[in-house]
Amino acid sequence: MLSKASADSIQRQIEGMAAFNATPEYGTTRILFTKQELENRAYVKEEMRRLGLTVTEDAIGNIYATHKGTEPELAPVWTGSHIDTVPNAGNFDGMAGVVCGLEAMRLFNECGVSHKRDISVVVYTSEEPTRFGLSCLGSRAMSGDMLLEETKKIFDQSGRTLYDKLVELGYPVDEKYTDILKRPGDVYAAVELHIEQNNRLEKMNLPIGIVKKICAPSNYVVEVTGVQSHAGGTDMTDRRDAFAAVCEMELALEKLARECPSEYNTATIGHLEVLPNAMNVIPGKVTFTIDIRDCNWNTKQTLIEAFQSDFRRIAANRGVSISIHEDNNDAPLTCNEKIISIIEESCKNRQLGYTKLISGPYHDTLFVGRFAPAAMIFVPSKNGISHSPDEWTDYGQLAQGADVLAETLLKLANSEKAL
Ligand code: HGY
Ligand code: MN
Ligand code: MN
Repeated sequence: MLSKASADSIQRQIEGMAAFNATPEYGTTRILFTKQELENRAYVKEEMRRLGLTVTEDAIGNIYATHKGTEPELAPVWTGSHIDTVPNAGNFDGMAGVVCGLEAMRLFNECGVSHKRDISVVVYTSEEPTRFGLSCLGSRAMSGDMLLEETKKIFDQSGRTLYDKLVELGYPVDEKYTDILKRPGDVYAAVELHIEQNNRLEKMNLPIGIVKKICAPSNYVVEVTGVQSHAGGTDMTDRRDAFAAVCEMELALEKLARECPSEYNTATIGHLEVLPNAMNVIPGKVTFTIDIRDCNWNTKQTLIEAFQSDFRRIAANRGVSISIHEDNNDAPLTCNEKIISIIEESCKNRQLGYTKLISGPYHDTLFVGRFAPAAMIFVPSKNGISHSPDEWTDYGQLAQGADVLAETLLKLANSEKAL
């Protein structure tokens, strides 16, 4: 039997990572391949080596820290998450999964347990879309959803491509990019621990969530162009106001999302640029983003078709032009039932209450699940808040999650059953 995870050890690691922060004045900001993120990578790899793990990194910067099994020829078991953040974030989104994965390895060492399969803690490169506008870069590359050529077509705000940045940092992109790809059978099972980023567990006063489905994102950039003109000199009946058109589009999108029959879906316009953005000028152009989530592919496609049709109708009625660019339209994931049962059993063994739920946020597991049986363990988020400096999970709650994770990983690493 494993000993219990240490809340103190987890706190030390979470706070250790929080030190690598570009905005200590407000929340935590750690963006892919910036000084802070690179320093955090070095810190994590040092902690992994301190645990006696074998540390490797692939051509897009995914980090693999492996606790060796007795039968390394068997396909490994994975856990892990991400260490990059959105701007002015908290300290738990992603980091909780990496730290609890390392805590599980520490428990294996402390208890001297052996296991057949290798167990790896993976730090996935850039789960957040913050720098290059596309999410889950590392796990997309693993699943074949982002080929080498595509790394030359995504740009950061300074106009640098991901490819250029990888080359500048010395990653063997041209020589080794194809080695990143994983195929079915390469990984036996993958279990990611993550904060819930919603308030259901807190409301139900439950310490564990077991994820049954993961919603997938579909992201768009929309440009609406009207006629820039004088705010005082242009009659209300004679305007082609780009911003007024966008407001009508937002209400149409919100209505579609609220009426969508899916088990769980969302639609958000989160970023807008209004031109010329001046008090006494009618906006001539608005560029905005759309972030759609759904746990069901078909209802998501229906909503996408409907919003595009509504937007074009609104644009025509208002005499403005519109362009809609799709960045990504990803498929949702149904988690592996056998792994879910193992997680359930571990909760029961430890008298930990749990519920099965759908994840509105996407995670790297969404892409890992394309080549490996996968599932996720959630721990509560205080007030359901995330992507905010107010994001919080008690270290005792993380330790309970780590206990369930460690037991689940061990069972999987000693199993030879088909999942
Ligand atoms: O936006 C998301 O779902 C994730 O937190 N990046
Ligand atoms: Mn996030
Ligand atoms: Mn996350």
